[in-house]
Amino acid sequence: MIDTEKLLSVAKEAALEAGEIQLAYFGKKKEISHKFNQFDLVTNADKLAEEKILSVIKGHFPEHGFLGEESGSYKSEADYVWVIDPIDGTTNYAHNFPHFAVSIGLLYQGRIYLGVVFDAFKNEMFWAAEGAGAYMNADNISVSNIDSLNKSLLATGFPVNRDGILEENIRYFTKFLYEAQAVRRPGSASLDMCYVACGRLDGFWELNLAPWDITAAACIIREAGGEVSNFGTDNFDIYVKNIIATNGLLQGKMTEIIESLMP
Ligand code: 2AM
Ligand code: CA
Repeated sequence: MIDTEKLLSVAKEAALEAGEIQLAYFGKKKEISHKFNQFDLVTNADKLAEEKILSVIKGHFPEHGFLGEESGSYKSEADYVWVIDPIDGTTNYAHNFPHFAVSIGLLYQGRIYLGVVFDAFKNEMFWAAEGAGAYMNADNISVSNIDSLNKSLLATGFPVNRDGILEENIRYFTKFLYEAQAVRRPGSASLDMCYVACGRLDGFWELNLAPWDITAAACIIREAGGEVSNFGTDNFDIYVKNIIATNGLLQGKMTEIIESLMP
């Protein structure tokens, strides 16, 4: 029997603790290092926040597995696997641009079961569990009812590894600039997807994402009445790097445009 309430309360506790670490270092000088190229940043706060999340969850659920951006995979065969990004939007964070989040998703036997995305700066906790609805703090949230692109506010993000993918996304970006009311690129995939879930945005697409960027928010969007899929298919797999996430009403139209421009 899955104890959804306990899982959610532990996920929220871990997100709150990680958020405290983010805020403790926010606006201060950080140790910034690079991962695979000069655009792929990691700060000391990313590492400390992930360690904190792992220790909170392991304290309650020692048998669970993890997939974390900073620490990799652990017990990946477990029934429950937590998919964690301690700071989603690290480039924003490193520049003191206040749009970043903690993202904590949970897979149960490979299925997306629960998600918590916490914006500590704005004190907005987005959360959902399969069949339980989607929430921001104590309020139920749902996607917008915008059904035409020319009335929509869309968002995307641009990848840090730029070879080819940057040009591909510029093509989509240019097309949606013409088709939508406006397009934003806020810089935190999980938070941008939660903005779709609560109706602040109507659609989102991005290439080259990782499971920790999208697992939690995919659960939240689905529970808020929206849809997520990968390019060129109706399916959604967290290990496929691209994503289209919308209020549902724009899923078909955005998919059609992206498919018509895919390489
Ligand atoms: P991050 O801040 O955790 O790295 C920006 O458009 C989005 O892309 C952010 O959600 C960012 O997450 C993500 N991102 C940046 N570099 C990435 C990488 N190398 N792999 C996967 N996602 C990445
Ligand atoms: Ca990150």
